[in-house]
Formats: sequence, structure tokens, C-alpha cells
Amino acid sequence: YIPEPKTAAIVGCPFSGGQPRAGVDTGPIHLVEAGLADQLKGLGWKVEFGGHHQFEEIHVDQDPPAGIVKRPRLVSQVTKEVAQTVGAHIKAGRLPVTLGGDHSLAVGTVSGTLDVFPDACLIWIDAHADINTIASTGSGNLHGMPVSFLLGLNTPEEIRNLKNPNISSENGDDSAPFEWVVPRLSSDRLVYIGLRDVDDGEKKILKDNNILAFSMHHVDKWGIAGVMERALNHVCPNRDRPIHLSFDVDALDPTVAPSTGTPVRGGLTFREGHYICEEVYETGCLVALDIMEVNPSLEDVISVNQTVAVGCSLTRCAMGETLL
Ligand code: EXY
Ligand code: MN
Ligand code: MN
Ligand code: MN
Repeated sequence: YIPEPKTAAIVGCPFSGGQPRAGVDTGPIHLVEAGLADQLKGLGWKVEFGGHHQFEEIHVDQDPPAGIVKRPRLVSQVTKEVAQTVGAHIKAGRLPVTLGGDHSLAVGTVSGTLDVFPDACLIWIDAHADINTIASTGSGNLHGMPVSFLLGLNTPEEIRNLKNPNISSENGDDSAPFEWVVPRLSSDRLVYIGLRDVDDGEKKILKDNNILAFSMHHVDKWGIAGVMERALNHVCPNRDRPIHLSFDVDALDPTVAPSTGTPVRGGLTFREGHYICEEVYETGCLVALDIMEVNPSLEDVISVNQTVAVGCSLTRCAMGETLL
């Protein structure tokens, strides 16, 4: 699946609407300024980068919460655009590297991938499961919910109710937020690694849907090599299915990636994180990559530089950098 000649597209998504903390929207800007494009060129990739995505703002007044779900219109519109962009890159033979931005963006990136490769599998690296539904979310933050939309865990009625009856869009579009999402992901093509902060409602969803998830406990028990082998055997048993890798940097331990909005102690080491990326590259099946939740406005300069550098090195490892 690796395009020949090796061609990548950097999709910079300066977006923070899926969660409350400012600054995560500057993540992609820092990653690009750190020289990510040149680093990938150094690995033999042709790299297309046409500037960061410019998202049309929807004023907060025009986007009130639906129940407790915050910014439903904005997140829906932005992720819809991202889905089109990511899908178009894959169709054109490019490997999209989407830089976030908060993880709600993955509604878009994964939808874009599944549009082109409906049989693709999803490897989700995160401290969190990001699988809250409209019914289960306690925070209303959409970055904690993307997987529920991708799997179709919300009813059509729940989605319909995300639309505020008092607000009509300028272009006469009557659709509700996220009604555009085609839930093509099946629960047996999804695997999690790195989990350690999962809501009770999410644990039930994971169980009910029989979703394979490796928490940090499993990483301790089997080592990262054992976990990766089990993960790949589950979602990509013959190493021939397209893989979408969605990497939330908060999966890493906060000592490794401090500048992120929802850090949780006890995470992946530097090497464990990079090993995951290396193993995915070695399958030859990677078709899309997300690097999410880098927030350069959190912590001191040294921490920010460290987090940005780690975002770049994870990307390089997923795209073929080898140690020897
Ligand atoms: N489960 C919590 C919630 O739904 O609000 C926390 C989610 C944090 C999500 C970060 C991006 O991974
Ligand atoms: Mn996440
Ligand atoms: Mn997370
Ligand atoms: Mn290997």
C-alpha cells in the first residue's frame, strides 16, 4: 500500500473545537516548523504540503451545545472537510499525515480512509478510548467521542437531535451534525493500545462491542512486542489490510510528551511509542497516519520542544526510519 514513488501529504489541522483547552490548534504549526516535511524527504518521501487547513469559523452563538455535547456544528463541519481532504490524498496515491489538533479530527481522517478502503483497520494509540457516545459522554467534549461515530454507536435519532431547531445554516443545508458520517468501521477491525483512563461507560461499550483493547497493564505483562503482535494478528492477520494509525501523543508517558491537554501518568515509554510505529511501517500496510493532541501552549519551552520532537520522530518511524 505504500505509494510508489513514496509520496506523502501533510494535512495540517489547526483545530481545537473538540475540547476546551486553547493551544492544541497550534500543534500542527509547531510540527511543521520543526521541519517535519524535510525529515520525511530525508527518508526518501516526496512530501506535499500546501499550508495548514483553513477552517471556516462557526460562531459559538450559532453553535450552542446539544444537550451537553459541545460545538457539534463546528466539529462536524471541520471533520467533514478533513474526510474529503484525506480521502482525496489517498485516491491520488499519497499517504496523508494529519497533524492535530484535537482527536475529534479523527472522525474526519478515518472516514476519509474508509471512503477509499472500506476494509481498512484502525489502530488507535491513546491513554483514552475516545469512544463515548452522545448518551454516555460526561464531558460533552467531542475529542472523547470520535470512535463512537465511526462505529455507528449513536442512533440516527440521537444524531438528529444534535441539530438545534432554532439554528438554520446559510446554505439551506438541513442536515444534523455528523449525519454525513458513514459508520463503516467494524468493531473487529479496531484495536487500542496504551489505555489507562477509560470512563465506566466506555468500558461497557468496549465489552458490549467485543473490542480488543490493550491497556498499559497488557504492555507491562506482554511487553510492547507481544502487544503489537497480538494487535496486528487481530486487525490485520495476513498483513494485507490497509492500516490507519491514529496516534494521540497522550498515550506516551507525560515525562515523554508533556505538552498535551489530558496527560495521564503511567504511559508508554519513548521506545514503546516508537516501536509501535516501526512495526506498523514494517507491515507495508500503512495508508494514513494521525499525530494528535500536541498542545504547544502547555508546560515550559523545554517540554514543548520535547513533545514536538517526539511527534516528528513518531511520524518518521511510522514512515520508515530505521535505527540501523
Ligand atoms: N473520557 C473523557 C471524556 O470523554 O471527556 C476524556 C477524553 C480525553 C480524550 C483525549 C483525546 O484523547
Ligand atoms: Mn485521543
Ligand atoms: Mn487521549
Ligand atoms: Mn519488527
